[in-house]
Amino acid sequence: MTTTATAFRHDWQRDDILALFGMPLMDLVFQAQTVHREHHRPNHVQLSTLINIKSGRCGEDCAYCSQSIRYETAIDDSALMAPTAVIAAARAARDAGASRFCMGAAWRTPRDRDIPTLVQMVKGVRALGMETCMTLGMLSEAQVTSLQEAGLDYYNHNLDTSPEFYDRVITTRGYQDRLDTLERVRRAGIAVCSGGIVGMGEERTDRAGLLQQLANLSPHPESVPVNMLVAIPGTPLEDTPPLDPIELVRTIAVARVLMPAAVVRLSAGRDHLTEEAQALCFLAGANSIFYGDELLTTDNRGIAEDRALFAKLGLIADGPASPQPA
Ligand code: SAM
Ligand code: DTB
Ligand code: SF4
Repeated sequence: MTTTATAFRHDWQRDDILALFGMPLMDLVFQAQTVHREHHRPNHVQLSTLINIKSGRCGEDCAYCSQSIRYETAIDDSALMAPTAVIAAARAARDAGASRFCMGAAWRTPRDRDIPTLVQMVKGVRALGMETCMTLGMLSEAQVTSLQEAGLDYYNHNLDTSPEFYDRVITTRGYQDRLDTLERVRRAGIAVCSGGIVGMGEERTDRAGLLQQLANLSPHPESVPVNMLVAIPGTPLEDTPPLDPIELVRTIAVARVLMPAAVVRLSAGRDHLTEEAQALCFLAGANSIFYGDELLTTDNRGIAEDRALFAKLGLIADGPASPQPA
C-alpha cells in the first residue's frame, strides 16, 4: 500500500496552508470531508494498538516525554520485552478488534544487538494476521534493512512540530536527523507513519509548518498521527495550557486536505476530548485512532467507551486483514 508520488501536491507554501487554517470552520470541514470521500471509505476507522516494549531511561530530552531520563516522572522503567510477551499482547489486541500493532521503545536509536529480538516480534505479530508498526527512534541503513526483511509494514517516526519551534522542544536530535530516518525507511519500502504533536505552546504557523513538512515529502506519509500533548507531571511541558479542541479539528482538516490519501490518526490526547470533539475530528477527516486502554505511559480512552462511541456515530472499525481467532 504505497502512495504514488505523482498525484498530489508537494510544493505547499506556508501561506497557502495558513489560508486553509483561517477558513470558516464549516467551509474547511466541508472541504476536508469532500476530499476524504474521494479517497477513503466514509465512516471507516482503522484501529492501532500500542505497546511500550521498552520503557523509560531514554537519553533524549524531548520536553513532552515521560520517558526521558532527564525528568522526574512517575513511570516504571523496563528492559526490552521478550517476543513471546509482545506477541501475546498483540493477540489480545487483535481479538479486541485492532488491525495494527504498534511497538514503541524509549530509545534514541536501537542497539544492533537488539535487532534479532525486534525481528522475532515483527514475524510473530505478522503471523497473527496483524499489520506491524514500530517506533524505535533513529535507524541506520542496516537496521532498516533487517526490519524490512522481517516484514515490518510501518515505521513511526514523528517530525513532532515545525522546524522553527523544534529547538524549543528537543535539543538532542535535529530535524534533519528525523528526515534522514524517514528517507531510509521510505527507500527500503516500509510504509511511513509520521506526524506530530499540537498543544505544546506553539503558534498556528508552527502547526502549519509541521503539516507543510509532511505534505512536501514525496510521496506523502501513508499514516499521519496527530497527537494532542498529554501534559505529563515532571516534564518541562507539564503546565502547558491545553489547546482549544477546535484548533485540533482545524489541524486534522488541513492535514486531510494536504494529504488526501493518507490515513490521519486522531492520536494521543483523546482521553481529554469530549465525544462531540472527537466526532468533529472524524468529520474533518480523521480515520484512525489508537485503540486500547493505554498509550505508552499514559491512559487512552478505554475500549468499551470507544465501542460505544462507534455505535453512536455509526463508525465501522476495520478489523484485522485476515482474522485468525485463537
Ligand atoms: N523513542 C522513539 C522516538 O522518540 O522516536 C519512539 C517513541 S516516542 C514516545 C514516539 C512519539 O510519541 C513522539 O515522537 C511524540 O510525537 C509522541 N509522544 C510522546 N510523548 C507524548 C506526549 N506526552 N503527548 C503527545 N505525544 C507524545
Ligand atoms: C504517536 O504518534 N503517538 C504514540 C505513538 N506514535 C508511539 C505515542 C503517544 C504517547 C503519549 C504519551 C504516553 O503515553 O507516554
Ligand atoms: Fe526518548 Fe522517544 Fe521520549 Fe524522546 S520521545 S525522550 S526519544 S522515548
